[in-house]
Amino acid sequence: MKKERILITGAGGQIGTVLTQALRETYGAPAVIASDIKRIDHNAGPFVVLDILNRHRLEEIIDDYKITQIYHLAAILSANGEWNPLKTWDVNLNAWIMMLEVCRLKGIRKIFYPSTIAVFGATTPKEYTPQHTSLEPTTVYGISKQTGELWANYYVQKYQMDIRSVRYPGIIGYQSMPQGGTTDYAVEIFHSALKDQHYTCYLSRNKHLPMLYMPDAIRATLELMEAPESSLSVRTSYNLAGISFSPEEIFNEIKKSIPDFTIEYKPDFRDEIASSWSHSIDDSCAREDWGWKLEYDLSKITLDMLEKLSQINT
Ligand code: NAD
Ligand code: AKB
Repeated sequence: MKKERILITGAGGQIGTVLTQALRETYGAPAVIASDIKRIDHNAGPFVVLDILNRHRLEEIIDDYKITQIYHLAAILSANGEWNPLKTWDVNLNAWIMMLEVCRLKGIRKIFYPSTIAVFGATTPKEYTPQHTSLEPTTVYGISKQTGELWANYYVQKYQMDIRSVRYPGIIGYQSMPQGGTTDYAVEIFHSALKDQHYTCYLSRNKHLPMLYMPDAIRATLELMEAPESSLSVRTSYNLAGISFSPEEIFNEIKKSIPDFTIEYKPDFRDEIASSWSHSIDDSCAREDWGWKLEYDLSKITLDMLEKLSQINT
């Protein structure tokens, strides 16, 4: 086991739930401190309540647990962010800058910072979006994450910190229900297919978005964090392509296993958010620098999601 003491913020969320477990398998359960603003059941290891806006509490936890690395997942996602833009800015950006500063002062160099395809906007090339491109996001979530990427890069260049980041596509997993995002439909659709054989989709049928299956997302995160520092050329955030599909395409894939499955489309404000994001991503920098390779395509994701959710529901 490696001798690190890791703090995860937002550990009760869709990614945090799975990442906490994966890190505990690598570093040992006592070495991985899960935290969230809401109390969560983390019987398998230490858990502390932490509102990431509370600097005093953050410093206390870092000192008490002798933290050496941080995975900073806590955030408000794209759809929820639009209901309260200033609070979203506070949680996603001001708390992140405070985290960077606390880490600098306490000598914690290594931090994981998740960014998102929401940093892309209307002026970004939609197909095969390059690593270095125009970023004019339209949501407060996207603006806060793009600015957060720049602050990460600033602390790397100015203070020689070792902050690593990926722009996750929409994450699909069976372990928990996502909430507050624009890509959540790609998880909800599986639950509805199994439960009601019907899904009402809030995106329009042809809205292509990049997505990534949870095991690939977790492996990408761990591989990036394990990569030699000297091999990393991108210190804002790495593009990760995942796979791109539309609601209609995933519906047709699920229908192969559940022939009675039906869908209707009732696009809401999230459809407009999705319209501003990329359809597909060029992740050649991640592949070249730290050997990133996708494992799950749409058919593998669909079969695995249906199998895992069926097991959970029986
Ligand atoms: P999530 O919304 O499921 O979880 C976020 C967690 O942060 C929640 O448990 C919430 O309670 C916590 N939180 C919110 N405000 C907090 C505060 N003030 N203090 C402490 N905790 C707080 O999000 P997720 O899907 O697990 O995403 C994790 C990270 O990955 C986020 O930074 C998100 O931007 C990024 N990301 C996620 C996706 C995705 O599809 N899930 C895609 C791209 C990027
Ligand atoms: C969202 O839809 O807000 C997230 C994301 C792609 O960042 N899933």
